[in-house]
Amino acid sequence: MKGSKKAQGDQLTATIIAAHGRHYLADADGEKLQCVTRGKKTNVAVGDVVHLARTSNDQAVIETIAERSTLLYRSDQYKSKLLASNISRLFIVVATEPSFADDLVSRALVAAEAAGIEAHIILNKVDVEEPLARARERVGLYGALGYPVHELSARARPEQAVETLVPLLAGQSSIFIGQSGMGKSSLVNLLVPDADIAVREISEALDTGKHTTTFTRLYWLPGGAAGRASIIDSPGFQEFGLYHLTEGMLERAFVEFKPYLGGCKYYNCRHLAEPQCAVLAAVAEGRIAKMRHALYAQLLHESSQTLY
Ligand SMILES: Nc1nc2c(ncn2[C@@H]2O[C@H](COP(=O)(O)OP(=O)(O)OP(=O)(O)O)[C@@H](O)[C@H]2O)c(=O)[nH]1
Ligand SMILES: [Mg+2]
Ligand SMILES: [Zn+2]
Repeated sequence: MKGSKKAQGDQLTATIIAAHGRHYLADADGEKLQCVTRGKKTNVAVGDVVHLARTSNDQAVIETIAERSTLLYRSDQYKSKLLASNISRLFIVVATEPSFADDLVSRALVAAEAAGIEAHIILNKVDVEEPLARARERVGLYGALGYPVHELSARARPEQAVETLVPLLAGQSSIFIGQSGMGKSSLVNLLVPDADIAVREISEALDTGKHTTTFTRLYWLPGGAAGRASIIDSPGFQEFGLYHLTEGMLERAFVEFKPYLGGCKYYNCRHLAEPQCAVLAAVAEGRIAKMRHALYAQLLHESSQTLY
């Protein structure tokens, strides 16, 4: 029989630090264990605090998941996909190039609002001059909504990037999300000196051999007085379905609607085509961006399409 006998049956508390399909990596006070769930459950997310039953020296079964403070997820018509749990701060990483999609930025912001997670925007690659003015103008929309925007260059000004990010990450559980190629992993590599090695090890083991991130991974940040901080790197996405959000959640997830909610003629106004709608009036007067209201209408449509 392999594995030490005394290790078997051990009860452990750990944090899930990586997820790849139904395989998970957990960290119990620095000890790494490969984990699986019981049966076919896939309800575990990176960031989860779990109780494990050890099955061998470096393997365990996930028994229970501790109550989550937040849960970030995406969903399509058929199912939802957990992105990460227990996050307090979310950074949407966009770049001067490749160009980013406003639709995805707003969807990520809506997901953050719905989950009760503070959202920030990072405009990376500001060293690329030609598309910079336009990119700045575009992220300006989110700045005007009240979301902090941070301009960085992981490549040309790495020290300044670290200086900006360290205080923002201190004492927080954070995640970088965004489209592929925006520089999420480059930023993580600046913050976590051995991140690159860890990623390469896993990629080699899984034989992906690609630059692009294929799994979600949590890194502990060098400690501070404020407690244990972490940053999660995640794979780039091209879609961000929010089919799981209800109508009530949606109208509240658009922060600029807030001053107008309750001002509509009908108490159950959906802000789509109703007469004397305060939200539509604000759109017509240019106080709410048309693009954001159009996305709201699209998300309302999606939320009525769920099949689960
Ligand atoms: N010019 C410039 N290039 C950068 C900067 N930051 C990252 N890059 C480059 O952009 C490319 C993509 O960077 P990654 O960090 O892999 O991007 P990512 O967001 O992790 O991408 P996915 O893992 O596919 O989601 C790499 O070739 C980086 O070297 C920057 O500030 N300026
Ligand atoms: Mg990456
Ligand atoms: Zn209305």
